[in-house]
Amino acid sequence: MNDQITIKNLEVYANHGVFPEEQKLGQKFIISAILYTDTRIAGKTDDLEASIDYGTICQTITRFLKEHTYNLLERAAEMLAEDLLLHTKGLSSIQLKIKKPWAPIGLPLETVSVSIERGWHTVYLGMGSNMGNKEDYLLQAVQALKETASCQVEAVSDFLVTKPYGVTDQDDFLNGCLKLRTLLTPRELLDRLHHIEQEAGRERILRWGPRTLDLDILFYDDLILGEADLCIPHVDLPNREFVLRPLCEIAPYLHHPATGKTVREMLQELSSEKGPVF
Ligand code: PH2
Ligand code: MG
Ligand code: MG
Repeated sequence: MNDQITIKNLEVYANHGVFPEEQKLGQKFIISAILYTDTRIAGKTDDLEASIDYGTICQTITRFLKEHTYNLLERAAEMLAEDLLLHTKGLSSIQLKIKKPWAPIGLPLETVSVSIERGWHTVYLGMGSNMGNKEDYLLQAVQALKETASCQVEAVSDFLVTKPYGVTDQDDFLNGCLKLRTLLTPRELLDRLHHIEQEAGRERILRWGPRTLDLDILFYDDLILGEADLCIPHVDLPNREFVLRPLCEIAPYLHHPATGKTVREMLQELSSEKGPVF
């Protein structure tokens, strides 16, 4: 969203810093923020409830910076941005700058500052299980993601029984897809997914072998990423009916960022021999 509400140079006296005297005596911090939100409805209705109250945001910033003590400006900015994104309805992302005009380094500078931009991302995950109580494992994954503060589960597909793809002499799978909003980076999300897989007793013995729980990042916004251990979008997505079918239920018109094809089109191409997709 491109609409912005901007706060410029809010002054807060607080106690962040690496030096003991900074934490003890405190000093002045100057905060500027650009809040990205959709102001259209507020613009049409003149209703504050439909927007973000910048007065409340200034209060929150002030209280947050006074209630905490961090060594680094980076940490103060990171934690403040996260707090605002988690607790402000309609805030999709934020640019935040914290300046220290009195940084006690013994040299004459005007200010030092840290600027960051943080926001919500839209992610689609694939889920699969072909050992034990498959449905319980998938539900356990959904629950674990719901309990992750920086993740919000927005939609879950039906689960469907699928024949094993790749290594075929193993039990049938139960597969599903899920839509998530997250503040995590792709790598942080991957770590979180690995942790949830491990909690479900996942053992990595054989590639493509039987597993209690497999969680894969399918899409992360429009990101295209090719790293040794993490490719986004999922590389084999267009060939996997067990992913495309549940995904088509929750996001039929989502575009693959590289090919431009929708999920529905990819599924149609895959099952063209088997007749049309409804
Ligand atoms: N996952 C694989 C390999 N093969 N086949 C089905 N039906 N479902 C899966 O989730 C699956 C698979 C590797 O992740
Ligand atoms: Mg997989
Ligand atoms: Mg996997």
